[in-house]
Amino acid sequence: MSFENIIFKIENNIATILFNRPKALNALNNALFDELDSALDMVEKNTDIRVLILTGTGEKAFVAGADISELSNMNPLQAKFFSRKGQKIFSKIEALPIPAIAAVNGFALGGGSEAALACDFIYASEKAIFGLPEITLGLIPGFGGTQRLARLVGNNLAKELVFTGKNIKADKALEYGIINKICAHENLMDEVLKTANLIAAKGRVALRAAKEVIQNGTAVDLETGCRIENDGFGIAMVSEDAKEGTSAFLEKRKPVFKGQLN
Ligand code: CO8
Repeated sequence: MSFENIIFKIENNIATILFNRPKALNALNNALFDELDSALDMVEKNTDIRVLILTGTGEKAFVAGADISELSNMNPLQAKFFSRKGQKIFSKIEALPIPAIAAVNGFALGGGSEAALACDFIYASEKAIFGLPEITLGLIPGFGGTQRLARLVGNNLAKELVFTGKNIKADKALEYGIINKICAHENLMDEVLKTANLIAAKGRVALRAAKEVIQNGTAVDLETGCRIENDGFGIAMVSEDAKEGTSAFLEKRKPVFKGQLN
């Protein structure tokens, strides 16, 4: 399948999706969402892919939000469906069986911040700007941003950012715990790839279990979370990757993980 609004590539077991509408600062419209949805299905089905990276083309933006010109022509019902479409697609990123990293290379506003928040973690360029400015348009975030931000930084800080709609620079995003790392702009992809390669060398079954356990376990009380961890541990333990990992340690060699689901 050929894409116009995103670029999709796979190299060394790492898939990269680039938002690719640079003239509109990679704003999210229906056509882009349809392509992103298809690309995510391809990522999910391809068991050779160990990590997904999301980033933007051009020098200025990761994603500057939902496409305001398309949005302004929608009737309320179309806008509600568009919001649900974005929510479902971002939930698909969150539910991928592999880690997803956002490489935020510039503006990540509105839907852009919401896309990054749906990833497992975020590395950002020193030029990155985050924000949920929807309130300034008379709107509220509609792609899961109110929910994911509040869960990440707490209700009060999320409310301040959503109520004011103010933009924050990468250093504030780091201070608030929204991003894991600030990188020199020109080194962003190298830094992200370094971490992606470290992850890609690990066992697929264990990665999936770790991701699911952290996501599902932190949504419930600690005791239930520990039980979820216990189930995830059991699944990892019966995998071929676990046999390979433990044997490789004892044989003093590097493991070669195949990610077989048995
Ligand atoms: N949608 C459409 N076009 C955009 C968007 C956008 N979100 N952002 C930028 N563009 C376009 C501009 O219109 C401009 O196009 P043109 O050259 O044809 O005039 C081009 O990109 C370059 O932008 P600027 O000239 O404005 O570039 P600047 O460097 O001066 O400013 C900014 C960059 C600060 C990022 C500025 O463009 C801006 O404020 N953009 C809008 C940011 C915003 O408000 N984002 C939130 C959008 S709403 C949203 O995301 C809601 C999500 C939930 C929706 C739920 C569905 C109903």
